[in-house]
Amino acid sequence: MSDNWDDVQAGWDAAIRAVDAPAGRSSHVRAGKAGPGLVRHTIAFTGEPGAGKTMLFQALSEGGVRLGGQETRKSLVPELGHSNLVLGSLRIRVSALVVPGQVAQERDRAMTSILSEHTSPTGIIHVVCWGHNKVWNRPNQNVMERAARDSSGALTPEAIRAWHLEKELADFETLCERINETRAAQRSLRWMIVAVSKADLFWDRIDDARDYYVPGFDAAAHPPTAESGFSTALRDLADHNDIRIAVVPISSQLLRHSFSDSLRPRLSQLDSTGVGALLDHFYRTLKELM
Ligand SMILES: Nc1nc2c(ncn2[C@@H]2O[C@H](COP(=O)(O)OP(=O)(O)OP(=O)(O)O)[C@@H](O)[C@H]2O)c(=O)[nH]1
Ligand SMILES: [Mg+2]
Repeated sequence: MSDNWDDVQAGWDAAIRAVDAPAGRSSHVRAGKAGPGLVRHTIAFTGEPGAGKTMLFQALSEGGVRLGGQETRKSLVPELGHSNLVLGSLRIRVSALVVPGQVAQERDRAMTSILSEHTSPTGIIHVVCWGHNKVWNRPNQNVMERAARDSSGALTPEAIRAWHLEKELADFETLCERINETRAAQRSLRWMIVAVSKADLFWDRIDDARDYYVPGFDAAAHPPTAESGFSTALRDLADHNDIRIAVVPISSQLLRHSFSDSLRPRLSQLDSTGVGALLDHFYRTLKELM
């Protein structure tokens, strides 16, 4: 796997091109609700609190994204859903489990149910959001703001993002360790998609997000640019496990984002056509991995 990062990067670039020059929604890639599927897959959605797991799960199941609308709520228990995806000639019955990000006990229980010595899903959709996590309640916001303030007491979006990214990395490293320890790839785990969600909020810096999440992107630079901790963890995972990996940008909702009550909100920068193109690309990626 280790020499395939060019392909992973090409997959990412194809998603960007699809937004820049949308070809119209493809009719042969869609989600359906009824009827038995031919191939069964179990997918686990993992990632930090407020990263966008529930919204992505809904968008994929419903075949569309929400333009504005209601925020979701913090997930307290695992969300389980089944849907049939029609991906060209491939008809797949997907059972998905969304691990709740925040409630520790429920999260541990759900993680044990998906990744243990005896069980593993076919695929993992690991949801990250480049530091744009929703912080669900006031006490957690206070903890975050205290940690992100600099010595003069100033709070900036960049400092908040950095705080989330550090947590996100630790969470990803734990997941990778669990995959290694449970030898999931030697049983049923075949693929992982790193879904870089909420891309609508940082489309103006989407190349920076790519450099952060796609390993080896800057290896050819002179001098080579240091890889992010996330890229290193992903590279290690691929080196030690025979699984296929994709890293793609996605948006599941167009909604402004508040880093903190005291900071100006960040607005969505994509329209319905753009997020539709990203969703179609995500379905195509799923099809290629299955
Ligand atoms: N702008 C934007 N907002 C999003 C997107 N996806 C989710 N959100 C918002 O981000 C917040 C968190 O999304 P969720 O899907 O509930 O996050 P989660 O990962 O399920 O969080 P937990 O349930 O805590 O594990 C919600 O307020 C969503 O409305 C997106 O693609 N773009
Ligand atoms: Mg949730």
